[in-house]
Amino acid sequence: MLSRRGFLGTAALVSASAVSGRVQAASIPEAPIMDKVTMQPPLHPTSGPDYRPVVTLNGWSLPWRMNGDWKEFHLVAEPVVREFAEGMKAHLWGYNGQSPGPTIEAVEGDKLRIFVTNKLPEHTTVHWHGVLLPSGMDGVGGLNQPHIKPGETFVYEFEMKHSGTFMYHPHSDEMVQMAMGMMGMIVVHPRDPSFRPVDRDFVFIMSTYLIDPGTYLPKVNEMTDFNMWTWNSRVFPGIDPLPVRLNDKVRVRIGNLTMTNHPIHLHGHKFVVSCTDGGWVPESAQWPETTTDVPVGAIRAFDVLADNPGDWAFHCHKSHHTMNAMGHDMRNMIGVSKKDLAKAVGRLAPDAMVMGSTGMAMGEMEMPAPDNTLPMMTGTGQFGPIEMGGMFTVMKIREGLARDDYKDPGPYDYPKGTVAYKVDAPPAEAPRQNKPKESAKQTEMKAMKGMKGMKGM
Ligand SMILES: [Cu+2]
Repeated sequence: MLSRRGFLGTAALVSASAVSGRVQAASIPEAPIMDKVTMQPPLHPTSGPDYRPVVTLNGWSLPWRMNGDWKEFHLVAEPVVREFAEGMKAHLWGYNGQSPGPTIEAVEGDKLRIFVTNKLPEHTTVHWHGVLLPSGMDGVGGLNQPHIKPGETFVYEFEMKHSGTFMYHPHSDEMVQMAMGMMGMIVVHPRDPSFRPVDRDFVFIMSTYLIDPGTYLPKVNEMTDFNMWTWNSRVFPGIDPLPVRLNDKVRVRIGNLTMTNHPIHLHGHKFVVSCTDGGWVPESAQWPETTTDVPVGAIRAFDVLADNPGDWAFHCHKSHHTMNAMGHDMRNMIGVSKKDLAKAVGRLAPDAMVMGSTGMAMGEMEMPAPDNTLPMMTGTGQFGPIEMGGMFTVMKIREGLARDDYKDPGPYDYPKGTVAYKVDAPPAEAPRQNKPKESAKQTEMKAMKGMKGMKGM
């Protein structure tokens, strides 16, 4: 009987990988690189069973090649520069030119061979979150395999036993590497194309960073107090909109590798959670929602019938997560007389600006900021400033979009008489059932008295 080594040595005409499931260095596929931060067109399959490919917000799907009956991908872990939105770039770690890495798409039953080359300054591994595979392919450094040293290439080989939505990320100096942006999504399409088909299928992963204004590197030891709440390492208004044709069945698959949960909310529709990283949710176990909480280290995919045309906000419902960099120590100044306070502050800091006495909406106000940071809230709609940042974008539902048209269709053309409007009303205070015990002026005076007790006043 031939040993495998002897067999490979003699069977020169047969592809080694097709025979044994093992590969040699010469046969490593090219590693494609992405230099754009906008959503790339869907990658339609050129071999194997047909499926409707996904699109990744501000991202792309990794091309592969067939080698015998193996689908071969090549991930390169490397330092990257990622633009969060115009005006801010971050120095992160990612895969194939971007953070997060490209989406890996496959079909249930596919045999995957994924090459991972490490171009980082320290060792790494890749763990395939949610994929049912042999223990030695699970990617926990030290437990399932040796860590991949800088300059080395490892190969992972496994069959995609079930369809669904999964993620990949390092299990090697994990805190640092995930805080630096190393992650990506995996979508495995059902082999049966009639299983819960949709017309549009969007994917993104959530990550968070603490990057001090004017600097470029995330602080990797931060546990809670982040200032960049991102979808695919982008913040509003840098996040792609979701263009959808009216009456499309739409799936949105969301991964969470941040340090907290995110209640994701879509306006104007109801949806059902159809898939988690554990697999498909049976229809009998689904219920209608407009917000779904995506826990840490988990995936939620929801299915929605886009039957309501318009521009629909789509965002995390934690209001701090729809903000960009801001000072968390700011006091609530609502109701405080700006004039008196400015006088007091002016004595101490002549250049200081007193703000926030009527709220903090600052849509049209441009504040001086250091290079390489973003305003706390920004983005403009057809009626004015949107006053959002972070985890916010818009689902744009329009009649008659072409099937694979994912271009931003621009602002919604509201039918006449369908927009909330101002009425002429007398400025006098409307009669109230219960008259307040004190006037607004009295409340303000009390607040001022409180201020005088504050340190340094
Ligand atoms: Cu959130």
